[in-house]
Amino acid sequence: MVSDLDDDNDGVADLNGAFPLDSSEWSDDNNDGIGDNADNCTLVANSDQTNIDGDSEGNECDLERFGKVSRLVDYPTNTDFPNTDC
Ligand SMILES: [Ca+2]
Ligand SMILES: [Ca+2]
Ligand SMILES: [Ca+2]
Ligand SMILES: [Ca+2]
Repeated sequence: MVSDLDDDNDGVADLNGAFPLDSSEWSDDNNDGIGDNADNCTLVANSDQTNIDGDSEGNECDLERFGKVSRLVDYPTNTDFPNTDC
């Protein structure tokens, strides 16, 4: 009966896990269908997982980072970045 409560044996009960049949995933904070462990941007829902620059973070998360980095790096197109956020 114990196995019935945790079909994938990841230590998270089926009722509590977002992925009861995937032992590598149990949570999906942004509810985009991609588990937190595989999600390249857990802060923003990005079900397509688009990642143009090929780093570890998806575009949705990169956009926020670019806004901050642009102030430290001398981008030639710096004036194109909005400076209203902080
Ligand atoms: Ca489980
Ligand atoms: Ca699971
Ligand atoms: Ca997700
Ligand atoms: Ca990226």
